[in-house]
Amino acid sequence: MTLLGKKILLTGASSGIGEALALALFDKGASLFLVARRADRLQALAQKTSANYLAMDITQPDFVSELEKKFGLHFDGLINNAGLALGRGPYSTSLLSDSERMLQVNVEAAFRLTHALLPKMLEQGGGDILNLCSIAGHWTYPGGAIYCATKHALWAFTKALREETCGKNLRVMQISPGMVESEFSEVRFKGDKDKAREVYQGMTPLSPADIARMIVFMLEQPRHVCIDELITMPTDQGSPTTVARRNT
Ligand code: 8X3
Repeated sequence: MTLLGKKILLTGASSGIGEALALALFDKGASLFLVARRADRLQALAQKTSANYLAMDITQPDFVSELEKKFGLHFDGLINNAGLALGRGPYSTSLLSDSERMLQVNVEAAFRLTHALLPKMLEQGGGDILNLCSIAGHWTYPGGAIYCATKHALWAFTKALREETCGKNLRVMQISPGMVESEFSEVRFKGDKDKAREVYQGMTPLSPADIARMIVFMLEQPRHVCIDELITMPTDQGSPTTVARRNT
């Protein structure tokens, strides 16, 4: 299926997987609508990709109404990419504000945006919804209680929607990556660059461009092919807690 001229809304577009995906989709001729909080980065990326953009936090209560005012709610594709992990310690000593933020971004905002766009897609006779899940939606690990819970929720949401919309020319898909080197770990460790670097030490992580390439592959399949889920990890990773590291 060609992505040429397809109207695609992408959240979390200003860095990492989102940024790489915007560039990859632009290369395929998609008509992009980018959303992220950081206006300067988003504007620069929008210029490079001839995209429309809305610099806004997707958890704001008026996000959907602002989106509607600016671009309407009719899109061929929705990519719920925005997501984050905050903290890697035991839940007993974690900050409730971290939990709330993860739940708001990874779960509530993605659900709400889907709720706004899905009826329009059905109205126009089809579309694609692709959610950025994680291997944390399949496994759990110590220090990941809330992050894993949010990704399990997104996994379940995606699977249920897939069943519910079957026969409506709607492809509901998800990709579940393991370790991807982006700002993910720096955000998780609240700006501690050393700790973030340690995560990928002695192993070769996936890159945002790897994930972007796989998403383009999923979207470009013929209309009758839906890749329900693609689980991917670096060759050096076997599970969230199994990582092969070379001595450096
Ligand atoms: C990121 C993968 O293993 O850090 O979603 O949870 S992991």
